[in-house]
Amino acid sequence: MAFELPDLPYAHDALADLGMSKETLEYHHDIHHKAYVDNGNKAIAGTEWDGKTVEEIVKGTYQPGAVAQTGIFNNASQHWNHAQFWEMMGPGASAMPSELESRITDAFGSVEKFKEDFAAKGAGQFGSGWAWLVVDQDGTLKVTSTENGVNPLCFDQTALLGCDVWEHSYYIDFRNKRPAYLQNFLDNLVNWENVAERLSKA
Ligand code: MN3
Repeated sequence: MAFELPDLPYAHDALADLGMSKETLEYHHDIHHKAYVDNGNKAIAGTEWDGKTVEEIVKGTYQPGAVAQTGIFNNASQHWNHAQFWEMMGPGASAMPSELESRITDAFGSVEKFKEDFAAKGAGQFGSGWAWLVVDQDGTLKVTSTENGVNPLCFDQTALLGCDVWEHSYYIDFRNKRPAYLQNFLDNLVNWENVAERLSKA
């Protein structure tokens, strides 16, 4: 099946009061994400990956330790990453469900400490990449960061929360202030019910 650009689960201006502008979502979803979809479809056409799911393609084309990944991997992983990212945010800040809160508190000491660790991972990722909250293979919650399009699927982890730290994700609204973008993401943009739903399926 060919990749398809999913609609945003909210209007382009729905997050504007929360620190992610209509302009950012127009560029980020309509142009950047669409380019990963279109370029991924071109790269995959006529290859053994034609007809596979995006998850199968990401896991099957990831090259551990490689300095550069292939075009198929880069576009497939970025398509998957962005599809998750849109769902992980939402208007009208949701409260953190209690099961999720207790798992986070167990793993990090407190919700505030988790946010500190997550923001530090994202700020410390050199160049383009992502910050993640994952369920690792041993069942523990961890914060990680990955470069470029690499994501938790590559390490058999379940992604609970991901934040895009490519400049295109924050430069319109926060200019070069990646830490401020990360803090705002955690405080105002995360749809914690979506995160809790991912945890319940992990
Ligand atoms: Mn992006």
